[in-house]
Amino acid sequence: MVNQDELNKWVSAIQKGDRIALSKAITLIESLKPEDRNTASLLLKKLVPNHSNTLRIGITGPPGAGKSTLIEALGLHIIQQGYRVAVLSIDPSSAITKGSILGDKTRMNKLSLETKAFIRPSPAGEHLGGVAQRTRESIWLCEAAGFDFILVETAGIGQSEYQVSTMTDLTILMTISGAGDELQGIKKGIMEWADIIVLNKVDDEKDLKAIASYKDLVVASHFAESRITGWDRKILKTAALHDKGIDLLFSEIESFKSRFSENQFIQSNRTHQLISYYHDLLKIKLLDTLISRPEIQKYIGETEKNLLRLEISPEEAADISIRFIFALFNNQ
Ligand SMILES: Nc1nc2c(ncn2[C@@H]2O[C@H](COP(=O)(O)OP(=O)(O)OP(=O)(O)O)[C@@H](O)[C@H]2O)c(=O)[nH]1
Ligand SMILES: [Mg+2]
Repeated sequence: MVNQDELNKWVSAIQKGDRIALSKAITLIESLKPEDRNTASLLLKKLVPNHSNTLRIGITGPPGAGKSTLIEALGLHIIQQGYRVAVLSIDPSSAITKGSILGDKTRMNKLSLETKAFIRPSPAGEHLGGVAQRTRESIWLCEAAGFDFILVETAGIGQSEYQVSTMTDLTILMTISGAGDELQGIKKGIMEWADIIVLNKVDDEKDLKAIASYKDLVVASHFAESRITGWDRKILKTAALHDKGIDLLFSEIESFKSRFSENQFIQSNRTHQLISYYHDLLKIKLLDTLISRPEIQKYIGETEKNLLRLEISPEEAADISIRFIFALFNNQ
């Protein structure tokens, strides 16, 4: 536990953009120790986010599509324009060791040398959607430290990666020629929350496979409405490894930013995200708190047996369990 004085010093170091202080703060908010949770919430309270001029960008797509490579190229481009950029890269983590299995996957060598960049890999943990449990809070901390663009790279392992779009302003879906097959079945669902689609590894504009994939994406995109009124989903070609198409990508990002800051979409979307995060947390915590009570655990165990004996349906089982929980509280 840190004292008030230390906490204030820490807060002001973060606000001055001190990357070591920021890194320590992210480690703190990721910690599951109860005493750390307390300090983390004090720290977050002092750094309440009110950063209307930042842009939070989620970058998702199948493994190996070139997300990290693109982030390095885009990050360098952003710095050249005079901005500061933070990268939160979520590693798939092993459920057994709880550690990150691809610890060295964030190979953003050039970007990591830049003083205007901050790169932070985090293990995904058990959270669904390829985004770490505390990614939201990490984004706020980066903003408090004065970073203008926050890029979140998702783990690239599941279909529920649209989750990243619940915590960012703009979502970029990356794909490559040939990845279409596995995306086919879920294309429409994926398209709906992607604001920009990037077909990467188009090293040669004349490559027939790339031309065909690009056309497929354009057609598929027509069948999925954009989630934002007034935004036509952009489909771009890049060769991130060769720095091709990055300037165009950044100009689309900038046009998104200026347009939707002006009409307040970014602000109202963030408010909406905050409220649904509260609802999600409420549900999870409520359930955890209730289920951890021994008398409720015992009741659930007995109800499971009745269920297995086919005496009740799963729905009845859920309903009577809820009645039991209410009765328990009414009698207290
Ligand atoms: N030819 C070519 N290769 C590329 C391009 N962009 C990335 N690559 C290569 O593709 C491989 C995977 O790139 P990453 O950036 O690590 O891909 P990723 O999507 O971050 O992968 P995960 O994080 O593991 O999901 C690397 O060997 C890159 O050098 C490109 O534009 N052209
Ligand atoms: Mg990567």
